[in-house]
Amino acid sequence: MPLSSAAHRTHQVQTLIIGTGFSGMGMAIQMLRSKRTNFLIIDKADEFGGTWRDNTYPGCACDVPSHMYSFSFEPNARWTKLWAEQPEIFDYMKRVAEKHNLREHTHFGRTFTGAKWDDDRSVWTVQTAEGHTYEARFLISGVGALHIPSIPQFPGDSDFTGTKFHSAQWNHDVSLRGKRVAVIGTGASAIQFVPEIVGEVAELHLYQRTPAWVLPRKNLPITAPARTALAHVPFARRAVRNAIYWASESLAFGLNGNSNVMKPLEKLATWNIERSISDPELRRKLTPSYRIGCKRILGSNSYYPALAQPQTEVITDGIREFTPTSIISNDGVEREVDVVIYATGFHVTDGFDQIGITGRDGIKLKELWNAKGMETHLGITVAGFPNAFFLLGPNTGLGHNSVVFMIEQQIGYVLSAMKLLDKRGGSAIDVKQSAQSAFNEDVQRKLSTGVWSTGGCTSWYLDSQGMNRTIWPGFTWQYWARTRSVDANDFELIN
Ligand code: N01
Repeated sequence: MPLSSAAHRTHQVQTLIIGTGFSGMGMAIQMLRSKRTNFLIIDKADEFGGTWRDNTYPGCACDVPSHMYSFSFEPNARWTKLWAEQPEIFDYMKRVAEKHNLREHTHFGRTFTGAKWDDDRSVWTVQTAEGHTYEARFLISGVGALHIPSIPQFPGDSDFTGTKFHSAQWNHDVSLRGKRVAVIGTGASAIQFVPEIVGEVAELHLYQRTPAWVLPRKNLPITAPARTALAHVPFARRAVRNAIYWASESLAFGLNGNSNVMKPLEKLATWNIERSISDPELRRKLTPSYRIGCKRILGSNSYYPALAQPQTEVITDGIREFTPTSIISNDGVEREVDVVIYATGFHVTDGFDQIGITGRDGIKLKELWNAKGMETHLGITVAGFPNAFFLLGPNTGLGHNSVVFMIEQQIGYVLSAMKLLDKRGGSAIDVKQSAQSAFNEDVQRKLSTGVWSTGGCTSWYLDSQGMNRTIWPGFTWQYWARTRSVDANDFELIN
């Protein structure tokens, strides 16, 4: 079929899932298991994996232990390290996708740009940047929060003649060997790739706006006998997973405001600086002035040693401007560079600004969220947007445990909502504003005493109004308790 007519055909489907990361894949697999096979997945790229497909920077790995950072229904006895590295996670996701034949349900190269609810027909009409149209009764977003790179603008940066790229769009065609490299940002991504590149570059200029708290971490291998045991003894796999889960949960005590839990962690992180950095001035620069946990807690045994190398300079004066060949910091010092790597994170709380979703009576999600903040019910549904579900939506991210756990809870909740609709016989369900408001009041009240609010930092957890729209405040078992079934009273049925 010629491309133009393929592009203009409307694909009709019961359920459209956006994205092939853990959310989209997990949703699709559970739809198949529930015999709801009338669905399609669309993805902007050409392979499964989401963030684990996109982020290929050197040293990319997960900071949640491997045996917890995988689907509960697809354990992976092959993990070779305590914290899995990107190639292994990407392989795992592709393997799981093949096992469940997800490819035949997936349209790659389709960039979701918007969706509009038709009040009369109770369907979502979805558009892609490539010109495709889909009509679906249910719309499920699995786009995640960490996929649109945020690249700050600096005066003169468009005239820079060297190479520039974002850590999530690593340019593997450019060799860093012998180059003068500027890295902007010191979050989870930077602390992983800086130790990997420091040995090959001639100079590393690390532009740090705020230092991170970095705990010691050695990524030990999982030995072959241990892997064999995990492969053949399901009880061992469950025991390991449960042990990791509950150990991670204990951190939630501290994040939610118990400083007795966090103080020893700050001491440990301070020791991590002291054991590697002997220069008092550099130690001072690297020591955060806010409480640990306020930003995401990081772990590395190799980050500080990389900063102690003679070719590394940590610059804390801020960037004033770029020239075609250099960066000038606010103190007026000019440093010539060949390559600039932005490790500056993602559009998180403004990510949906780039997607136009229009709900009942023409209400626009972007305008609603810009005016009132990203309010949802349980992070999953939004009043006025019937039959639309957000996986890993607002206030369901975690600073202490595996988001795959949260995603699986949400998938179960979405399926329960569909069952409710089957039982009641309407065309759509829409969460009540009262349920949504009660949820948000509760979440924001709990967040107000947590370290994210009281710890003295700003972070990507907060929106432009300073409201935390990303983190689930509490234990994940509390989220489990709230989402294990759908309360029909929370929803309005549309006939
Ligand atoms: O991004 P970030 P990331 N001028 O937003 C700085 C997950 N993840 O890609 O702190 C100068 O954390 C900014 O400074 P400040 C994980 O959830 C997980 O590193 O805002 N600097 C900060 O230092 C993580 O939290 C893994 O003052 C600017 C950095 O850039 C999330 O992804 C690995 C700036 C951005 O840090 C994002 O991590 C990687 C500017 N204009 C990612 N703007 C693991 O599992 C921003 N910065 C291990």
